[in-house]
Amino acid sequence: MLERVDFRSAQREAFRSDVLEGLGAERKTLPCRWLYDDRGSELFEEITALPEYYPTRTETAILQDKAGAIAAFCGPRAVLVEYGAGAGVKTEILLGALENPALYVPVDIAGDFLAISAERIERRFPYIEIRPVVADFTDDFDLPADLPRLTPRVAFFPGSTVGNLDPLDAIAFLKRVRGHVGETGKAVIGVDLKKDVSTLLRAYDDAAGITAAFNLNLLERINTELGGDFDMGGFAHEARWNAERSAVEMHLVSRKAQSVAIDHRRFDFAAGETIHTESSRKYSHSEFRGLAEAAGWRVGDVWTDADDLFAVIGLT
Ligand code: AVJ
Repeated sequence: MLERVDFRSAQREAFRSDVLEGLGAERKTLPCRWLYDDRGSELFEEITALPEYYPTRTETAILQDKAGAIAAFCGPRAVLVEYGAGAGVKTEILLGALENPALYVPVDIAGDFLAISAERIERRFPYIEIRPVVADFTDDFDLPADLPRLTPRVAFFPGSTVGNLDPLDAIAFLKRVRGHVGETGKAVIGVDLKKDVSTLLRAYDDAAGITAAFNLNLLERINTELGGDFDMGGFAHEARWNAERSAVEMHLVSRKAQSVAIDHRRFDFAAGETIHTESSRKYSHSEFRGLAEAAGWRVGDVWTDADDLFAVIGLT
């Protein structure tokens, strides 16, 4: 219990320093990890069901349709290590397809969330041993030393979350994963592919306004958790295509010149000035292959949908 209180207050302080630093910068920015408080996670769940947001349903269908091939790629008696334990349905599809999985190791920064999802997996797959690991997978960390060694380890990173990392961070992450699973290990990674810009922008600016609410929730969070005084009507959600970085960016655009107080500090906004809140990189097949190879992996297998919207990539 004390641990949990410590974790909460440490998170709060990390949020505060990220906000003060990000809004104090020349180009205002906030790390996208803070989008996911309880409300944000709920809104993200709603996003995944939107008609415009193709990634979740497409990736889920690929995992379902290609489950046999993906399981064969992973091999029998796999130790499945999942980075970010929030994938629910996708995890269940893969675990259900694997031949005699030895162990499931979900890694997540949120201990509560980890416990809940581990319980759900345990109910559905009572014969699979589960070893949750509380860690921030964007940081350097080790897996427990006593995991079984004689079976292949398979890293699972669905959701195109790899697209939220800058290329250099993505390479560092993929190298770390290589270290975790070893030379004989494998990885199964969900990657959102390049496509026409209008499809991409619609996916991040839906007609029902759920993505807008998801983005604006970050300002609500600053108001309630850090005592900010953001005027919620003073900012608008915007999705932008950054061609140079091949990324969809979410921004919060100031509708007017205004100033906002947070924690006795003042932040001035010009009309039209934005806070950049998320980048979601889109890769071509060859760009992602280059990234994987730079991290010491080879592309072993690629599974896609008929329209080549999304790829589930098997690395060896
Ligand atoms: C869960 C981070 C992969 O980038 O597509 C959805 C988050 N942001 N709509 C993505 C998100 C806006 C999503 N990821």
